[in-house]
Amino acid sequence: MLNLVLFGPPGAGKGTQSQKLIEKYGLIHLSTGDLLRSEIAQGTELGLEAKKLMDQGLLVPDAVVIGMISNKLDANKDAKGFIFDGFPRTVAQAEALDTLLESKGSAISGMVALEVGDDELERRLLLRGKDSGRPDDQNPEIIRKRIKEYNDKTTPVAGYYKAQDKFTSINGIGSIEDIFSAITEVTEAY
Ligand code: B4P
Repeated sequence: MLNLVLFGPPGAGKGTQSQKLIEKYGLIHLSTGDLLRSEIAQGTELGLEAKKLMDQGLLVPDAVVIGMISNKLDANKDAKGFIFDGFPRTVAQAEALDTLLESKGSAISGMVALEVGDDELERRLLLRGKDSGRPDDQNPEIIRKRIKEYNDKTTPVAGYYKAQDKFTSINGIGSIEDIFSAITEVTEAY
């Protein structure tokens, strides 16, 4: 079973590469950003609360996203494996994910981190914001806040997987195809 954590700052290419990985390996894509945006689109209570935080570039509480992932794991018991995209974003989320997978006799195969500098992240997100309609992609100040949240709360997650010898970092700048090849070189070795 391949359980991959795709890691990196906002705009690093996690969603983009996830789409290619699910096509290649037939894995289930679990993007907490997409799950939250779906709650917002449906106007649920959870979505309304999440929107307030997301629009400010802040993380949603751990319990909310862990609950969503837990439900999705339960709903996909026969999956060949999962790509976790945008999750875990805190060490508490990483610990909860290990516990959830362990209870199902499974584990994370590895984390692949996409490295991209802040200026390029801002450029990509503002470009996406022109078409996507995502409020968090349209304002440079909010984008910088998201990058700061990432640096403060999410970068320690890399250390969590390094300590388990499950961490690989790759250059996230270049063509989408070249980056995909670099990721699959890593995943083929799992
Ligand atoms: P996400 O939806 O995860 O947002 P993201 O990090 O911006 O997306 P991603 O990184 O996948 O975008 P991609 O690089 O593919 O989260 C949004 C918000 O939800 C968070 O700020 C937070 O509030 C909340 N949230 C989500 N998960 C949470 C959690 N676990 N805990 C707490 N809160 C959570 O794409 C970016 C752009 O770059 C695209 O336009 C793409 O076309 C372009 N691009 C990709 N690869 C490229 C390349 N090689 N060259 C040039 N451009 C490229």
